[in-house]
Amino acid sequence: MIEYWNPLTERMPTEELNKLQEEKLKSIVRYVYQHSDFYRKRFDEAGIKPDDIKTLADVTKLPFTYKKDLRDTYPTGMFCVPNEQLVRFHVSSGTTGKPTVVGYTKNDVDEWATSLARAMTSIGIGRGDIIQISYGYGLFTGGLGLHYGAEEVGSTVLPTSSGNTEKQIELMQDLGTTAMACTPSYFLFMAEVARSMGVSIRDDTKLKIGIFGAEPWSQQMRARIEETTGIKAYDVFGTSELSGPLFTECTYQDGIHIWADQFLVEVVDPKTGESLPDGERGELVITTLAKEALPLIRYRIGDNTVLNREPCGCGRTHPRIMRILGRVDDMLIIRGINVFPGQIESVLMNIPEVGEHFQIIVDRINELDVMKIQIEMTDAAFSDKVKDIIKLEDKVASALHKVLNLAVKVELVEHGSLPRSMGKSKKVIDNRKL
Ligand code: ADP
Ligand code: K
Ligand code: ZN
Repeated sequence: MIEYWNPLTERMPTEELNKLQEEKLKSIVRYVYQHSDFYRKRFDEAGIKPDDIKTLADVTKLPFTYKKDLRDTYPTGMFCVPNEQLVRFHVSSGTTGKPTVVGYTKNDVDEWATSLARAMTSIGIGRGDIIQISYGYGLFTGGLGLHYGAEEVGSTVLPTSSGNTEKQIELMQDLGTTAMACTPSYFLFMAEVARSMGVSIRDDTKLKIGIFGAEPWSQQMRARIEETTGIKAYDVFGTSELSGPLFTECTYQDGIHIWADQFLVEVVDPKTGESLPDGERGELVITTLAKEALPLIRYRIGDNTVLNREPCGCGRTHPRIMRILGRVDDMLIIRGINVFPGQIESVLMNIPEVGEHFQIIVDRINELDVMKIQIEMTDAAFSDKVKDIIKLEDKVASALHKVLNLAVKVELVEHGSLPRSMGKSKKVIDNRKL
């Protein structure tokens, strides 16, 4: 039986849901125009008045907002409430530059917990589950965000935060953790540490669900994780600007449901800003429909995805975004060919001898882009014979060549020599940018 947290909302007929979005869009546009000098100016410059937004389709008339706007108005210039109405700040990790500050009213924190309560219910987490939250707690939204969602559904939180990995594994065993929330990189590291302690996640723990995100990871990586540890691994998505982690896949594992009563999603051409039809890959744009402190209108998140409004097997009518390939600006251009790190991961994870850790290094040598991929072997495939090493390097290089249409240098490195990550991992070193 499929369970829902808010059954009426989650299964609301599409027409009704669209109507609800339309009403909420109109009111959020009026709200920001009234409460924020930033938005009033932005709308005036675009020649748009709140009354011009009459239907859902009119959303495309609204000007975009960008991470740059949050930086330019640092710290709270885009907020729509006075500071005394805020119950919390978070500060983004600043992966791509100067950090940005986000803020929440009590209502915002409650809506955030509701989004996650729906998401957690959709992957079978509830009362009786013990959820170990190994995302960082603190300024990063991952830890506290999931914490409130997990308490909302009545599960028991083990707030380990990240780090202290051996202790994490002991606690996982002693307290019977059933769900683990962390970055996929940290989970891989954790599994490795567990092995070195003689602990099998599959046989010696009660872990059955992973909530992995905050960074891109591939379908093939999921298959690896599920096969080697016996858990179900679900993708979770969010960004601090939208509150934090908010959305997950459901048990159908075919796209991440975006709660349409809270957020309006579009996918646009990253170059022209034109809306793309459903099913076409482009840049994710989100308008918040329920946030009070920091509503965002047509915010260009920068992530690369595909929108899917087909009905889902789970009965939820809310649209799905397909696995995020990375940020639009993560795309590497190597000798004129577009390459996403996620494509490389997909190829690598299809080769059983290749371990889960890898690094992409790009250089410019004699005016030519050169891409090198460093990989480790799995324990099972381990060999120190030069013949085997060269054979594997060639195998990987030719598999990559087939998919990327690009000659790549592959270098097998010693097991354990590539960096491990407890948070978001850095898989690409682009020396051309230095
Ligand atoms: P920062 O922008 O400083 O990294 P956030 O922690 O808010 O701050 O990061 C949000 C970003 O992380 C997203 O825009 C996206 O690029 C990435 N991200 C989060 N979850 C996922 C996921 N499940 N798959 C791919 N990328 C993700
Ligand atoms: K990031
Ligand atoms: Zn679904």
